[in-house]
Amino acid sequence: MMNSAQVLSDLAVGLATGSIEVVDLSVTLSPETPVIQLPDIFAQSPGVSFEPISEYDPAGGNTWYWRTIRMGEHTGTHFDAPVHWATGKDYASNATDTIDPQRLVGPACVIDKSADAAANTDTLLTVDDVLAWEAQHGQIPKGAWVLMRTDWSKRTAAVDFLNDSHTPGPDSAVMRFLIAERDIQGFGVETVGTDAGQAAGFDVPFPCHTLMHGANKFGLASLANLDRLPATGAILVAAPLKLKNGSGSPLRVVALVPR
Ligand code: 23J
Ligand code: MN
Repeated sequence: MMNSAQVLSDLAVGLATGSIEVVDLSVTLSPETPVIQLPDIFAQSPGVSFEPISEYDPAGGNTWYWRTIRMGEHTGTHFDAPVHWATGKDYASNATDTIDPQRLVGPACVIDKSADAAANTDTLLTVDDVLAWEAQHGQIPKGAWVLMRTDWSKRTAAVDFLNDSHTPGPDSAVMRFLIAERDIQGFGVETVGTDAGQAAGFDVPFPCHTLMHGANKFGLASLANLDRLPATGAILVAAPLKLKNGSGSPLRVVALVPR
């Protein structure tokens, strides 16, 4: 029988000694952070802006520096809540302020599609990819975060990162499979949104948004450093800002990784 207090005290030792490493999976938010560009008929999300509230002015008795921030809820490394999509809008506790925090921490399964993405920028994650991964690493556990590694976060120039909406993502069958057959917690990607760049034209438009949120599950976009994670064995922590009725929020995603 697991002794939970012992598990946490072992965790504390692991963190202190570095045998458990905390890996940052987030990008820096700045006015240069690329933002998704939707077809012209839709409203666009603003990029990041910072406005000073005050600067250090010790002579004036002001020894602090702080800023006002402005950005869309879906900017940089960010969380997609079920309420973001029409298919998820009627679930209880479906927004960033009401999601059960127990659901924000869980095991990560990292599926490496970086070679395919390098060969074809529109490459899709399929059920066959998941089954091949499982043959090697075991079945994806219920409640897992499934992360699609593409090394897309290495595209540091905005034009290459957005790539005129030719970016990888999941197909609709793999979303159905991960929901119905594996009951995952959520799906994470390195690209600007959880769906492929061409997903508006798929058989189910935007399958990750439509199906994942339709199943009350989560998304994570613009993750980085997925190449520093093992295929299994890491624990993901993804806690969005507690925005009232938030459709999502920028966040710091970290992974606990055994070394
Ligand atoms: C709105 C419409 C389409 C998409 C998105 C948002 C996102 O990717 C997002 O950040 O949730 S594809
Ligand atoms: Mn989003």
